[in-house]
Amino acid sequence: MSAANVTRTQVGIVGAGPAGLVLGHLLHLQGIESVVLEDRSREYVEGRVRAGVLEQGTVDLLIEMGVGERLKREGLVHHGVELRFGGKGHRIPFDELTGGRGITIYGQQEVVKDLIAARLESGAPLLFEVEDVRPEAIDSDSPVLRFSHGGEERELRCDVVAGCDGFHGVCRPAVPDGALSFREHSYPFGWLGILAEVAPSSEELIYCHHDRGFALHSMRSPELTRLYLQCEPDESIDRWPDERIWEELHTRFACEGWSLEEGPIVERGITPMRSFVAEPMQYGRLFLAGDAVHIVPATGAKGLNLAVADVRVLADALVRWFSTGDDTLLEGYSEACLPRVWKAQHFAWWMTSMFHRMPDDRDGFMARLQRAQLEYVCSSKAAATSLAENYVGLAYLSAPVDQIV
Ligand code: FAS
Ligand code: PHB
Repeated sequence: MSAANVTRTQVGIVGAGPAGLVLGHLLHLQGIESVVLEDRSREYVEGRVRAGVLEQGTVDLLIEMGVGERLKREGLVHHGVELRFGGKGHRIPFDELTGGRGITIYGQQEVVKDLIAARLESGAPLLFEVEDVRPEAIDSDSPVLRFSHGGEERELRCDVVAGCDGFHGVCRPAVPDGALSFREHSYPFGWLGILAEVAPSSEELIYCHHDRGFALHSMRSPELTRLYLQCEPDESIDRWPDERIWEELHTRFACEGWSLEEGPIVERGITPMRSFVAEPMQYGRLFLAGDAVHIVPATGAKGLNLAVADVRVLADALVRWFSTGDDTLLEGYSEACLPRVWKAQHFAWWMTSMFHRMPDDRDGFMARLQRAQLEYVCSSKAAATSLAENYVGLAYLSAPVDQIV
């Protein structure tokens, strides 16, 4: 391999999703070098429709990092959410219940576009369409990322590798068997999601419980509505022509004095629902973040926010290590992140269990329980506050257990 193809950096980052790009920019702002390797094209990652809910903490960090201008202009700030069941809506006022906190609706792909623009403007390396990335020597002081780019074999020597390559990436599997433990729970249903070119039918999100299954009304802008339907886990999108999608949405959202506006469907996809956590979130000089190490069902709107929170902790630890040689924070990375990850896992599992029709619920026992739980959440300030503070992002996620705040 020619010397030109052997390069060096401090942090080799695999994956240009929210985790990899936020990490790269946080390190850049602190003068730490990194190289981001992404196997898809720029167009693909900027066009990929995923999450849309940003917690207050995520918004604050993106603005602090200097990539929040468009987010501030175009993001839709919400101070509440509607829980709909039995054909009636019940609003949960986040601001009243959490001391003024809220969420911002801003598409994940918009966050990714803003971060890529900042990366390219900073001049820091970001390689798209790399192939065959292989993390090696991750348990040594000089890990290596081998890959090919533009038909050339390349070698990137690093001090640290950050595995931000999502659930189906190569970094987590690079850890030797037995070094990580895996805990997972899969749900007997999936989500059929669509993006429709029509104004949202309500100001805020609607989480809907219905005998035929869950439905979610969300949005991306004043012209774009994002809608989800609970479907079979192995559902084929071909079995869902537009008419059937709209008919099912109308049925599940039915509510007196309210109607769902239809419009051209411009994107559709089916997402499986699973909960997954790998522990620890590090091995040697490899540090895993985001979907590469934990997956939450989307009902809690936590995926993107967890990824950003992970790399915020990792960036602080790396800055400390590179600037002082002190690896305490780096050694404690997993310990610092996992309590937050499991709290988000619990919240996402709780929301999922409360809103989805359980296929094996033959006598409707679970449906009755869910109904009772929803009525409790919408009639108890304590229960509503619990949902609200989890949803906007637990500010005191790492507060000591016995310190009730
Ligand atoms: P990402 O998956 O976003 O990024 C990983 C990056 O690594 C990708 O760009 C990938 O192309 C790249 N990569 C993978 N393998 C590689 C390799 N070998 N070499 C180089 N690069 C590689 N959350 C919600 O809250 N709401 C939603 O509606 C929602 N919808 C989702 C739909 C889908 C289909 C998925 C998968 C997730 C969804 N999520 C949703 C969760 C989502 O938001 C994730 O939590 C978030 O993308 C996590 O960010 P990252 O950890 O950066 O991983
Ligand atoms: C979305 O807008 O894509 C969205 C919102 C809330 C969720 C999941 C997805 O729980």
